[in-house]
Amino acid sequence: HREVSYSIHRDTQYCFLPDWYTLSTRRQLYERDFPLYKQPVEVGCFSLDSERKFYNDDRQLRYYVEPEKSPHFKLSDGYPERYMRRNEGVKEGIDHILRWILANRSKLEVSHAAATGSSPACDLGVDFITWRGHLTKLLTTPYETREGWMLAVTRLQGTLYMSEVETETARWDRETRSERHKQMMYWGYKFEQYTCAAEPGGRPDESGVVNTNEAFCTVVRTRLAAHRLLFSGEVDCRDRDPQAPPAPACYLELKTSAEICTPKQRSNFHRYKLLKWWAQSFLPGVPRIIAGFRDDDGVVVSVETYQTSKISQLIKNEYNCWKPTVCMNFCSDFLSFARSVVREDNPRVVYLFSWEPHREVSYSIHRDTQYCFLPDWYVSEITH
Ligand code: 0WD
Ligand code: CA
Repeated sequence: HREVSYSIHRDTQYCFLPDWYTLSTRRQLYERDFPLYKQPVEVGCFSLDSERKFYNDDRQLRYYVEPEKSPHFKLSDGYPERYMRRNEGVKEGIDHILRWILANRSKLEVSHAAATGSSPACDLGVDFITWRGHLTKLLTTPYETREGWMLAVTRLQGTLYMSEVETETARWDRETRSERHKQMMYWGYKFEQYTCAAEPGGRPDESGVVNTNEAFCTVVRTRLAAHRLLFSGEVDCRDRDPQAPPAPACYLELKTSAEICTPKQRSNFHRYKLLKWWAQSFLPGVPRIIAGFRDDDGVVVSVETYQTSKISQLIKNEYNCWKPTVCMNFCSDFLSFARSVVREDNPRVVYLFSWEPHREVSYSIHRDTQYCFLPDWYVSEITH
């Protein structure tokens, strides 16, 4: 004879998620039907300049210039004298995405309201906001044996914001990188310079400076099972043909990799590298990956194109290989797990999810600590 009502209880005996409430990463648990993954739609983009300054436009978008089949690009050329490296000690969290959201808020709220018929006020119409790279790490977790991760999650106005926290191991690795490793990191960016032009009809300028502060990022909206996602990812370049399909279908991912000489190397390439390449490009709907295969001296000996949608076929002959469905189901279950854990809607509370290989995903709760990552300028603007 009554209606259903509710009351809110904080830190009381009603709390029912115990400390041991964790999420397993065992592959077999995720071998079910492929979950719904809606075609990602680009809702905007932004650019970061050589000083890491934000622009709400595509000024950093570059155009792919197809190289010869065996181009002999010298990837060490310009190293280190024409190299400006981003300061990785500066932790930007998801600030650039938040800047994009504030600049495009009316567009987002309106498109959501039109789709649902709901009132546009204060509702971005998404459940998760994060970097694409963080989702890539979730997708590959059931197969990862080396590197763990930490993800900070905060709930604000019903939306969960996720931002990575560098693990102690990752920081150690970053601060003790060998000279060889630093040079090899340059190779990937140099390959981009050899294959990209600043204008659709332009030529690559291999005499210029490689500056890793510069970035063009797409912002896409999609849905994984019940989770509405908004994420941003860095895009290397687009097809220079103006007739190419609209974004993200015109985008290309550029990669470099060691040339493959033995069956063992081919198998490792399929098992480990193609998993990461597939996960990263599948998420935002980037259809093609251009791979430059280089020798030990950093000379590109061949260039191959991989269709993202065909990668899972390519690896099927590998014994006990990775499966896209396991990646996507694990990600979907992690997002459900996060939604059930992250209950308190408060920008000063961080739920820190941690995972180490051969362990389960666990979490801890932090109030007013250095883990807080939603800046005041964002919280005050979005909540008023
Ligand atoms: O500070 C951090 N912990 C992170 C910062 C973690 C992840 C991303 N970022 C920033 C990057 O600086 C970049 O601006 O986010 C942006 C890219 O986001 P994303 O697309 O979600 O990241 P991801 O998919 O991991 O990487 C895409 C590309 C990389 O290409 P390759 O082919 O190597 O996967 O973004 C670049 C890189 O070119 N990138 C970075 N560039 C400079 N510093 C970094 C980085 N830390 N991480 C990725
Ligand atoms: Ca790349």
